[in-house]
Amino acid sequence: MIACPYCYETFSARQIMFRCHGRTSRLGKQCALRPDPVLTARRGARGDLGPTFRPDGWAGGKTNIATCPDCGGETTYRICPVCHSQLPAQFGMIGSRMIGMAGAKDSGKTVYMTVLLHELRNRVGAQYGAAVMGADDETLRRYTGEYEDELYVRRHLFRATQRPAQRDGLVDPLVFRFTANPGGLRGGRAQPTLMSFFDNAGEVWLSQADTDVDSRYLGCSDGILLLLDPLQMAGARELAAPGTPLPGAGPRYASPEAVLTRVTNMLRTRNRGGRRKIDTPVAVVFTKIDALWHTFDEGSPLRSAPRTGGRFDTSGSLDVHEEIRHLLHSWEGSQIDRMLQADYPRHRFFGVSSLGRAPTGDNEVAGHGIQPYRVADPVLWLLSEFGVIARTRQGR
Ligand SMILES: Nc1nc2c(ncn2[C@@H]2O[C@H](COP(=O)(O)OP(=O)(O)OP(=O)(O)O)[C@@H](O)[C@H]2O)c(=O)[nH]1
Ligand SMILES: [Mg+2]
Ligand SMILES: [Zn+2]
Ligand SMILES: [Zn+2]
Repeated sequence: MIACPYCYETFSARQIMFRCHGRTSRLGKQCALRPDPVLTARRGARGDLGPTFRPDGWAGGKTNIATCPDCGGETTYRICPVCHSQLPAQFGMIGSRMIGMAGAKDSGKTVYMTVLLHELRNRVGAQYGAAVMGADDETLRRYTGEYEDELYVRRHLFRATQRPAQRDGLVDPLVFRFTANPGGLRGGRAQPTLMSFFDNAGEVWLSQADTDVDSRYLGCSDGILLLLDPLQMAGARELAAPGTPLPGAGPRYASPEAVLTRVTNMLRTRNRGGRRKIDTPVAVVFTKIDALWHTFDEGSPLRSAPRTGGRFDTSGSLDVHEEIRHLLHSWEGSQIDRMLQADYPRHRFFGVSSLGRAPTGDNEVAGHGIQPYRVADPVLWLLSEFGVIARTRQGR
């Protein structure tokens, strides 16, 4: 079974469907273009499109090309049988990994995703000899127009992400193609991997019912980025550097423990047996570390830059993991550690700062611009868990 990077529903390769190009065929026929009600219901209006069809036999998964039964024209548009989104080139033939993000309102999800992808496409990508490209035109247009330019050019932070009203609460994910450098790969071949990022509205974590519906994509994610804001934890909040804008608190905000509890309940319910541990790797990412730097010891791994050598640095990452476990006591979050130990055999702590410093009082990027700290570590760890990038052995 494979999962659609847009709707996260699963199906087998032979169920993949096609959409007619809608151009005049060799037979001189042309299919009419009209809105696709399935696509509209799932992802909102997408304009006029050619008709969809199932190819003969079970060619769907095996071929990139099919003949439209109505006009006889050949088409290369492969679509998801559930949501009718056009699938990225090579989908089903290359690895595809869904990375779902979860985190309370204001925890920094949208800023993190924007900076992470910028880093992967630039500095970190260069270190790993990796290329990261939008897997479809819409991803690239949306990422650049709505996210990257907003933060890097206009220097504005984001308004709270909204839940889409009609479409079953599912936001459109951004889908990227990650191609690691051949030398850094286990098999030695540059196999691209599709990465699908879901940035949901944090308010869904306020109730278990909303979580179950709006975050069901986490159930079919191959890896989870769980963003926790230390400034939403009582112990750390009072340590924050003076002048740091503090996230909201109160009933409109779910505490990090509450978010983790709801994610766990949702994943356990999907885990049929219910009692088994959750085997999805979970990167537990503490955001806005810049607000707490002044409280860390001189030699803290959270003050040093990650080692880069084209491989994921296992020891350095474990040092950060232990440091955060330690810090959780003073942040009044040791329960988080216990909850993870109980249910998630594959979890790892990370500390990041997307901006590198607090934003200004009116929530704009401050003077020196964006200086991210360790933002790529969590995703590089997930990619190393998937076997997409190599990692150093423990103890170096
Ligand atoms: N100090 C500091 N503050 C940050 C950082 N990243 C985000 N923030 C602050 O956190 C606020 C919320 O960030 P968002 O990324 O919009 O939060 P979100 O999790 O997407 O929130 P919702 O969309 O409402 O769920 C920002 O407006 C900033 O004020 C960071 O790296 N350091
Ligand atoms: Mg957001
Ligand atoms: Zn046709
Ligand atoms: Zn789909």
